[in-house]
Amino acid sequence: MASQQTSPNLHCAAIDLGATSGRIMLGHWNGRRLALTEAHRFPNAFRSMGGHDYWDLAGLWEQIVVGLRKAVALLPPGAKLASVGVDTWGVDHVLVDRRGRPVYPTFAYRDRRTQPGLKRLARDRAGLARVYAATGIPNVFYNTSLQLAESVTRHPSLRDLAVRCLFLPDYFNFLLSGRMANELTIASTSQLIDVHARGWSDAALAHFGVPAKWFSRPVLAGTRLGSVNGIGLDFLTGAAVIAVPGHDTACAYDAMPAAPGGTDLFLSSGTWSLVGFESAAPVLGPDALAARISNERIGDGRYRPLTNVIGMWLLEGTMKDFASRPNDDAEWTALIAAAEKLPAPSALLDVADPAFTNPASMKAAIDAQIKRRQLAPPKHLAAYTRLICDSLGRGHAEAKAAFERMSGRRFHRILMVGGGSKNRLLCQATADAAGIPVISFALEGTAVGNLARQLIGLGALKTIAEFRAQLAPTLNPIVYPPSRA
Ligand code: LFR
Repeated sequence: MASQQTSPNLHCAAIDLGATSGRIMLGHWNGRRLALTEAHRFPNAFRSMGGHDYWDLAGLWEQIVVGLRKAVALLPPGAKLASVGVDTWGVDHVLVDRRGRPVYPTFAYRDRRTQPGLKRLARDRAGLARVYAATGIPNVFYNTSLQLAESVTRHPSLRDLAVRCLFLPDYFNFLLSGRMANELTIASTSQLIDVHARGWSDAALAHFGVPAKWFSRPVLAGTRLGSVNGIGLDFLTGAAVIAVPGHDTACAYDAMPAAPGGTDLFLSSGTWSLVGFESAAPVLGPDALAARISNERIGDGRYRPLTNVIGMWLLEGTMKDFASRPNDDAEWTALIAAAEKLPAPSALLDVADPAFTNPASMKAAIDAQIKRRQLAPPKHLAAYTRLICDSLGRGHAEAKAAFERMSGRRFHRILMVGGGSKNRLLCQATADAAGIPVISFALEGTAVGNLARQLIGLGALKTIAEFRAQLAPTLNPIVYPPSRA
């Protein structure tokens, strides 16, 4: 009987959108092993208009459909796509009417419209402590809470005009399936979810003046939302739409082949560096708030206390000012090799500098910080690369120290996935600063986690632990021991 459910050959498509690139990955599960094929990859960026930054939703949807067509074309003869799942970066959302039509532009999270609200909440110590106790999410410029507060204050009529607030994965799930649902992991990035429950926090909604009617009780990852029935998607008939962890970081964490016992620290390294661990309980209190620990959720409802370090955004931004920036893998390898040969920088960057959030020129923002400290800026791209990787390494190590202090745990290894896990210099700098080995999986963690949750939703696997146990032996990790251990 079970064999009917657990067909040994399943093909699923992961729609995995990042702030700087998106991809559609085709996964093939043969009952033991997950094989990935990249069907489509495209650059992504927010668009600026009239001094504000927006996402090009229609452009993203167009790329999703192109990617799904390519994924179907890659299927073996006679095979069908069993399911699709969507994950994206956190916090951003679409306000829609009853029929799902957007009624407000989708701002990009780096837009500066939240700055006044950010500062107001930072000054209101009692209010911030209340919001943190209620949601477990610190005061960060991109939070959905600050964004929605700004939207409804500026345009009070939105309260009636908008009927639902769908986070980006929720919105694309709606375009695919026709069903409007809020998924828990992506909802937990909003600073509006009750940290002790699975629902919305009345205290946070009231604090930010956000209408509760815009949200529904979040579904857990693995929930089947329906079958693909969206306009122009006839080529996908029969495929299920499964709510995977809508938050890309939750997907990346699911893909970590962690040792049971909780002694591994996780680092998902891409545009952001997300350093954290898995926990049955949130990490709260004044120290956690001061260390900016964000208690986001795992697909099954548990917690991922993490800190957000600025990440490769620093390097991606700096490169824009250099014509010599790498264009392919060979040029990347050459740049990293050149940076490795340089002497260690005499001083590192303060990576928490708010000037790095969304500067007109990242190189100028770095130079300004260095000059303020009366030091000389780096002379060429390799020197910036070295400075950035070493500074991020220290940022990762500081996050580890804070987690150990607050959770009472000791971490023995740092598991690293994502684009940055292919960067030798960053891996080594992290191991050196943290004093423990970095295990790099050079894995598209977000897509792998997305696919794993689809397989669970389809009944082919029971738990993430079972998936990790199957995944671990198929990987060839690179170990970076700390050089001064
Ligand atoms: C990474 C990420 C981070 C989130 C940031 C903004 O892609 O999802 O987890 O803090 O983007 O949403």
